[in-house]
Amino acid sequence: MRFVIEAIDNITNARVATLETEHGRIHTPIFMPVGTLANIKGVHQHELANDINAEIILGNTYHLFLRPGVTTIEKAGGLHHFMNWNRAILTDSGGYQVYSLSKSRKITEEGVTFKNHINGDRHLLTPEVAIDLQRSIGADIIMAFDECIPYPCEYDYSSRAMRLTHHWLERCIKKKNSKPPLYGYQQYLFPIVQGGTYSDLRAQSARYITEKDCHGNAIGGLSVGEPAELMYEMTESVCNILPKSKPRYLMGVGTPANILECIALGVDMFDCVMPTRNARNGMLFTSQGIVNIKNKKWANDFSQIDENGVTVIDRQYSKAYLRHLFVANEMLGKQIASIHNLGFYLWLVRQARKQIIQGTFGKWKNQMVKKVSQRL
Ligand code: PRF
Repeated sequence: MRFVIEAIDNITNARVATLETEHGRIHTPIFMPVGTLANIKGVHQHELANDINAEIILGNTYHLFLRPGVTTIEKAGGLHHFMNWNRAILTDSGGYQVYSLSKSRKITEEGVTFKNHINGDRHLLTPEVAIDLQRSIGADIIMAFDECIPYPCEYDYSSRAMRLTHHWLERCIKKKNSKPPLYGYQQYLFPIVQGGTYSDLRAQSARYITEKDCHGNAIGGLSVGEPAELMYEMTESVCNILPKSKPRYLMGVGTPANILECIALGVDMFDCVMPTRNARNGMLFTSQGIVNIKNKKWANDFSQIDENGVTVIDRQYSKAYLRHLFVANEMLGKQIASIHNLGFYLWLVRQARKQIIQGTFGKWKNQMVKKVSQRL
């Protein structure tokens, strides 16, 4: 996979690069909207491409395996065809979703046995199965099968989970190399650094994963309830070890401020349900700060959703109108808020790119972190 670095900030570790996939070029730093079940909740593919300008989205193996099942996706010719999205897709391997969604699960060296969260049927997910499922789904970037531990977690368990993740990685690589891709284009496997909140384990894991020489590397096990400072500390130590020449993906992060801080540490790719999930609850991220659109204070505020008008939709509707839709529980409210929030996240990472190229990122980042974190 071609990953070309175009600019590096001279104060922070932020960088600007492009990543080539068969389904288009991705400009990093990038945010990937989460499309768990072959859709971004409440957002049409047309809006996603044209208004939000997402270059890559995320799908979840666990969810697609349960519904509609990978046989259907294979019959459709892969997830791109099935959902009518011809830009890039990354799929998470399923492990993390099993841990967060399934009530009953058992982890062994072989894999994870779990009862699914829909009808309680039992399944066994192994590194080999996770790779096979992702081959059927056909994402451009696929993830290794890992164990993500909660926070807090004792040292011994963190160490064991990290070693298991490393063993599983070997099996993922072997399985991946055993068959050609199903749809005629390359799929790139990213391994995942684990190690909890222990610096020595993180360093050990980052070195192990670096040695595998995959096309890109991911950092997992963070943003699971630990203080933000600890997440930054772990991310920084891992970024200092992972090769500069390959993309770095921080999984499941985060708030606009988290993303800006981690871009400064050298992270290139992010995903999070926050912009869409919070949008459905009326929480808007804007260039001026955080808006709870259900608040009475917006009832007669006819200013646009975001003063900077970062996405087309921001200029089309007022805060008062959007508040009305939320208060009346109209579906369109959730849709507008989701498009706005994703548009804002994508705008934010595009701004970061610009600032890095101009050599003004550090100062801009500090100002922006304060701005986007305040509640309006
Ligand atoms: N592993 C995987 N997916 C993930 C995570 C992880 O650790 C996280 C942690 N924030 C989010 N998504 N496979």
